[in-house]
Amino acid sequence: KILIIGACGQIGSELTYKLREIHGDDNVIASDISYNNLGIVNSGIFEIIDAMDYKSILVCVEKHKIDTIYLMAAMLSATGEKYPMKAWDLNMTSLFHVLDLAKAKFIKKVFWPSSIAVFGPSTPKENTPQYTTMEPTTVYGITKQVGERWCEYYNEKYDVDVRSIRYPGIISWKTLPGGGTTDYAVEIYHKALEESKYECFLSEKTALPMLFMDDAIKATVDIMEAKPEAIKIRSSYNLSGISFTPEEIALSIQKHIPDFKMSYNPDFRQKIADSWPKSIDDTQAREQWNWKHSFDLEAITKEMLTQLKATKK
Ligand code: VAH
Repeated sequence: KILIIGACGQIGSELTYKLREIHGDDNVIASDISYNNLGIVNSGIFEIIDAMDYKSILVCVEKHKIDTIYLMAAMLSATGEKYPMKAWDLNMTSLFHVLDLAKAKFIKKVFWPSSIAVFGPSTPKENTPQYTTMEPTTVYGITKQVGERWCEYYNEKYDVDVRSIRYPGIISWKTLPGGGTTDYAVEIYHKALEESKYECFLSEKTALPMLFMDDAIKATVDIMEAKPEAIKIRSSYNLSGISFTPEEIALSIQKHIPDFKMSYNPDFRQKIADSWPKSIDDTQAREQWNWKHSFDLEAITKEMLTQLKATKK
């Protein structure tokens, strides 16, 4: 059975729905530190787990006979800069707990998300390669870089079957993101429908690698279902679909909402975004476990506006 830690979050919630669809409701246990997503809490087996409390994870693993854990709980880039040591503690302690459960053979398989935040200002910005200089300047990025090193170490030394993806910014409509730098690309659709305007906290030319949630979920399921011998990289895989700037997403919205007005007021998150790549080379994921994305910006905008309109009626 599968346990999702952080199931109430932006990615965790959609992973829960998808994995329940694939494996059956009773085979996927959702958990989070509180009941802050009633859609998830009321849609199947839900447990309260503090990702920093080894015992609470182990109790749940034994109670439900869990063999696979998706660790989706973390403090993201923007919030992490407000609470650096909290971000370090949460992101690292939770990872060690899950890796140690696998090392002790309580579970068989682990998914752990990394991020393009592992890259920093000294990383090549266009088509950033899988192997390159990585000097992250956010605490979040540091936890992801170090976390990747530990995932590879536990695989090498203790044969732990941990798999990971360096997610780009992820765009979705079901659950709001929490505390990320790429969150503007989600907020903008809500504001476009509610107020026909949006004040963006990044400047108009800030290109960032992005991915629609359906593609991100597909990649996560695919990497976890791949044969172990296909997963040659045990740190984390580069992954992306598209890249765009706030200006480009505004233009794509104006095709549907002609009077949509975009304004720019960069805040502290501009410096974080400027430290990240503009586009990613994900050749290894494409070659080693057949990754490919489906949604381009036009398709994302169409889907986001359609789905949000339907939920806001
Ligand atoms: C963030 N959405 O903004 C996350 C993600 C690459 C961005 O790591 O922090």
